[in-house]
Amino acid sequence: MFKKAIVRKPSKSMVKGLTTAKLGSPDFNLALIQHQKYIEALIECGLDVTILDADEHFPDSTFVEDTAILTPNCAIITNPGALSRKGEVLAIEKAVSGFYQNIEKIVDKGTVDGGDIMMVDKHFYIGRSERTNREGAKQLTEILEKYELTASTVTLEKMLHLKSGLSYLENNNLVITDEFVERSDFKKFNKLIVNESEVYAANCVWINDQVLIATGYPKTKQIIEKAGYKTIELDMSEYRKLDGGLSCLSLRF
Ligand code: CIR
Repeated sequence: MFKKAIVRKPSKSMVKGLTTAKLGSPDFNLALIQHQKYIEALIECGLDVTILDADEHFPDSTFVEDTAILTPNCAIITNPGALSRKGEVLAIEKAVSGFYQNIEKIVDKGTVDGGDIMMVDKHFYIGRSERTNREGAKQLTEILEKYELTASTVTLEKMLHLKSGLSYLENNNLVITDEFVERSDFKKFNKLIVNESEVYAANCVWINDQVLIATGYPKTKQIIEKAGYKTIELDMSEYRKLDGGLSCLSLRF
């Protein structure tokens, strides 16, 4: 059960954000509207939302998920893998310290992006990606173990982040696609497999038995609803242009 969320408004500089998507640059005004709708959906799911101001220095700073891992026992401030994103953590640490007493940090040479971390009850799957390196995964595992949480690593072959292709919906239900479908790491789950034509929709967000999904992916919507969840569709067109998905836009705890 989540009670709170932290989000950060997109900055005008988002048009210069990191991307591999080749979908053109985002329209800032439309992105703002989509962000507002996202916040409204979080509120509709019962969350108390802290909204941080935009920071023009950091084009990708609206993707707050990458800057922290919020567990029931501690908060871990990450050291993002992309150079241009490292400074984002300062404002996040400040915001998080209003809610957590136990704050830990990933430090150089370790890098971790929160998008690579999937929480399943007390276990954390850590994606080893271009953003999360071996040293980062090691530091994170040690921190989690200190707080009686467990971790295992999954090496990514092509996706940006672990949660680009996986979303845990509680009750053993795992939305899964592409390179992860056949992995033995996820054998024990009830897999809700996202069709190749809808890979982007595999990044969705469970909040207290409702699921936020991206607009425009009818097959995935149907699979998730068939599994018993109410869905809320959100247009993510402008964030998709920056490789960003629904989960990236908030920290939920
Ligand atoms: C980046 O490349 O870092 C941003 N443009 C997108 C980050 C997306 N975050 C996420 O999947 N957790």
